[in-house]
Amino acid sequence: MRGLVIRSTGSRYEVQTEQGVMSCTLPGRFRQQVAVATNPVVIGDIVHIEPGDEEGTGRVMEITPRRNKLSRRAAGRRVGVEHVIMANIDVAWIVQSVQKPKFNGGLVDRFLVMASVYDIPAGIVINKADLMDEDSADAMDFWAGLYRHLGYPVVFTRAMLPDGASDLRNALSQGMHVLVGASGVGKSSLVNALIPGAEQRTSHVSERTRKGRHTTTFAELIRIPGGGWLADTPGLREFGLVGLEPAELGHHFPEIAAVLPGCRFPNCTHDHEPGCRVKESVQEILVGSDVAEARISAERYESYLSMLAAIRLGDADTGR
Ligand SMILES: Nc1nc2c(ncn2[C@@H]2O[C@H](COP(=O)(O)OP(=O)(O)OP(=O)(O)O)[C@@H](O)[C@H]2O)c(=O)[nH]1
Ligand SMILES: [Mg+2]
Ligand SMILES: [Zn+2]
Repeated sequence: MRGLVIRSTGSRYEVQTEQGVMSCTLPGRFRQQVAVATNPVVIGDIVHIEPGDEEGTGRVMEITPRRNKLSRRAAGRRVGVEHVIMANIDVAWIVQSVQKPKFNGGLVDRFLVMASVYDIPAGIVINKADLMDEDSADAMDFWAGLYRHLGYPVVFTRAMLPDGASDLRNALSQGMHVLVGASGVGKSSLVNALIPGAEQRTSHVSERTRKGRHTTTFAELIRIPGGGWLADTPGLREFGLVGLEPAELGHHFPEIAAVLPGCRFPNCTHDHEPGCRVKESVQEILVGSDVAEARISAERYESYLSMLAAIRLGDADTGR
């Protein structure tokens, strides 16, 4: 029987099948992969299961190859070990808030690069739109225009207001989605606003440190009424850009990727090299100016440089 893993507690997996949700175990042979990943089966995985002895139970027999996966390095000492959060993602929504915490374009850019590295389509949610004042309204117009121009969907939400998440709901009408972003931006509040009765079910989405060695994340996929699937995640502060070479970074910024073939050196890192087409294309976009005329915004180029510096330092945890 085929099913979708919708919840993982570390030892058991809940699998949505045509015959309902089955509580499944994982045979020991899958555990051997633990050296490379802390968790062999994650939400979003499509698995084949065999019915167990008791009704409503089963055993995972096979994991279908993943289209993509969202992961970060496991916390703690097991440096280099991957912690996979979710597989087969249609859109990872990077949630930011207008205020509390203040919108952080640099963080958005880091998440966008991460999504690109992992081959995950990304969108941007700007939550707490109810906290917008005149100044922040101009700033939000600017950011929304910038990211839309780059091809990313941008939606505004007010998680605490009736119907304040309807634009996001429309964007989630099919497929598998995940909310990522810093702590406190309102990811769980959005899940509650989108999915009636989700409150209790999302409350156990938490990070727990086991014996101080590594952090385990229990996540679940929740069905959106009449639509797709959505996962909440705890606030992410770090994620792996392990193995990304300095000269590769530009390929994950669409507007840099578009002009870099014009650089004199094929391995140009676009910061110090002569004949750099990227540097020539950087121009400041002032709030209120026509974004469509801009080539590469100063803000995005700054994000690029700060990530480049982190990669050069060998510091893969660029999410700070
Ligand atoms: N004014 C306002 N407050 C909001 C909105 N959405 C969430 N909040 C508040 O922001 C705080 C954080 O919300 P959460 O939903 O817990 O944030 P989170 O992103 O899930 O945080 P972590 O689970 O720590 O990653 C809560 O006090 C919410 O009430 C909003 O749209 N407007
Ligand atoms: Mg939360
Ligand atoms: Zn260059």
